[in-house]
Amino acid sequence: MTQTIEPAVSGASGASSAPTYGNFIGGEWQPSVSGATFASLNPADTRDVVGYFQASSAADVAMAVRAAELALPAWRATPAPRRGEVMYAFAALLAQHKERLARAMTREMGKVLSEARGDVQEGIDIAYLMAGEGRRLFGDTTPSELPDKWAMSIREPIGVAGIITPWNFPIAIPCWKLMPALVAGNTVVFKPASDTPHCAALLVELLHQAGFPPGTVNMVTGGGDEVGTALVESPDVPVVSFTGNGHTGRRIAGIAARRLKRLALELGGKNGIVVMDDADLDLAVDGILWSAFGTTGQRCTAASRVIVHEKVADDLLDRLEPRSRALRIGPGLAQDTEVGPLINVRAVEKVAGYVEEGRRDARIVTGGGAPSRLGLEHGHFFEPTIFDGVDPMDRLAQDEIFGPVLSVIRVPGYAEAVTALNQTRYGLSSSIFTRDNNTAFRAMRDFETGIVYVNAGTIGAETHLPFGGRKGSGNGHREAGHAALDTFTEWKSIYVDYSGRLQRAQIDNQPG
Ligand code: UN1
Repeated sequence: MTQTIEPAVSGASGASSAPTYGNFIGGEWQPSVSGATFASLNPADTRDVVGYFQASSAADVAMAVRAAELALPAWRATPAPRRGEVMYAFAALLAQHKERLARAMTREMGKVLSEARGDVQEGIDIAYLMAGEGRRLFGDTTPSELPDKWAMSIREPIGVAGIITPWNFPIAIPCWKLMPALVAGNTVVFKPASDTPHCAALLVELLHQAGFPPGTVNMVTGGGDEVGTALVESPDVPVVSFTGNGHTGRRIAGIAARRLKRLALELGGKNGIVVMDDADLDLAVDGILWSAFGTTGQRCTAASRVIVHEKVADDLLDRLEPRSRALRIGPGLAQDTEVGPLINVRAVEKVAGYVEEGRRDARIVTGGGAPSRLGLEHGHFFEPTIFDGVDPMDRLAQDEIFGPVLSVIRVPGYAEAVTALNQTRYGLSSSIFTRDNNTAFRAMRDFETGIVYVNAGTIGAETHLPFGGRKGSGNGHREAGHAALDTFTEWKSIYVDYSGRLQRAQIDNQPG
């Protein structure tokens, strides 16, 4: 079978002539060993084929890992400030191409255009932040306990990093992982989600243009079972970073544990917003709508629970219901759209399943099905849906649904709110709306999540602070901020003795 492999930047014209994209290995676009491909479809109108991508296998992963290994000695020997300069060039290119990438993103995964722009901006932000790390990458110098002896610690790259990313932030999350990995001197094999390979191809093309040398960044597209597993299993990939669902994360953790790999997992959440009886309710409604239905609820940080003081619960719902009902559902590229489609048909089935179950346990306030508006029948649309009277232990309030479904839980006071908020397997993001400073500070202390917001929703983390969660939301690592460097570096402690004699620590300097 012959294939024309497009350079990633020139493709993506129209549905009838959807281009085929290659893997990116050793600085070249190339077909997979088998030549098999899969299609990426526009979730707002599945008749629109974005492109065809390589359905790769373990053989392709092996080639990419080899290319990354070959590029490693020169890249790690490149001074970190110089690695940072390449990253500055990439950040500037990403900024220059922001609109084009945002439009491609909305077409491929559905989020509304303003949010797609935000997604690319998040990539730009982390690229600039990490480019600066090229001139920091701080270690410690510290006094030795012995005279005439020097002690310091430095960060070193680990080697070839395996990076496996989700479709919901198809530029931002790959950048969260690629930037710290690369500035620290690792080389990378990147496996993007199969729902967003076009965004990944555009990103990799810009990395190449910015001047990352051939082999430093390699991309292999294809299924998790074939490509993801091969990458995690590879003995030549000592560090893996994965964002996705908990089931896959646990499987990866099993393999990584057996092979003693460094592994950073980001596995979602069941994030709650607490609304106290002294809250600014209009502000709370704004925060709830944005957090629950922004990105159609498809964020790890999305709010899927509102835990409201019973004194203001009716008032809150009276304000929330009409605003939710009025949200404009449609294709993300249409100017007035506020809620785009879900990613694929499996997502619609999953959300619909939870809604059906929810109808038995709780009262549906609004939404609950596919919108009836004409023109949306070829997309994966679902209405913003609110349930009231949900028990904190109901499946609606426990499982990560990853769609526009919000459960309202009524509580008699702060103590019960904290219990309900923390009563989940997850611990990523949380928020509280209150006008009382004391309550706000108690929440900052009591909420068992990696991220806490006061008088704001649960979404909107900034790239220079650590991002990640407790409990089932991950395995203790953090992305973004300088904490991200901990995933991709090994510490090396160095002692230099310039006394000219043998000095024994813990012995020669002790009295007696
Ligand atoms: C995610 O959904 O995995 O805080 C990432 C936010 C965004 C990142 C979300 N800045 O919602």
